Amino acid sequence: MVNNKCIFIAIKPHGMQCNFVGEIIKPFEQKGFCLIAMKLIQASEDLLKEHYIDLKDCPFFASLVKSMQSGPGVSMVWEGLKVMKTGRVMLRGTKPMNSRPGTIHGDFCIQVGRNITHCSDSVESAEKEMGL
Ligand code: IDP
Ligand code: MG
Repeated sequence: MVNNKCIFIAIKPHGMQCNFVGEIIKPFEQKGFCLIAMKLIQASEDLLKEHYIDLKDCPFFASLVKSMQSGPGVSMVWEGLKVMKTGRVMLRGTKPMNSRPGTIHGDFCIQVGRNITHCSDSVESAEKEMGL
């Protein structure tokens, strides 16, 4: 069901707390991508540990899981031609201090521990994350 025409994107709790939900959604709508699912979610510790299981040995894992529980976030699925590749370009770079102006992370955050979005990085991760 999931293919490279779909991407999972989450607005992290910090992005919601800063009132950036509209700013994050707007460029995707403008670009012509289609929002096919959207849910406000307060993620549990267990869900977050599963979501970030690939990072479980990183020194920042515990603080990442904790910060992701600081409030609700927005989970979304966007669909469109090459949205996986283009969506990642529009959002980010993991380290926002290095993100180009004009991207979401380039314009709205600085610290990696306080970046404001997550997006899947492969068809496989999109499938897993949509399931979670
Ligand atoms: P991604 O969000 O671009 O996929 P990942 O490497 O998968 O980047 O990291 C997931 C999340 O972990 C990042 O969005 C960020 O919140 C946090 N993170 C990554 N690297 C660091 C770090 O060096 N210090 C603190 N937090 C980090
Ligand atoms: Mg990642």
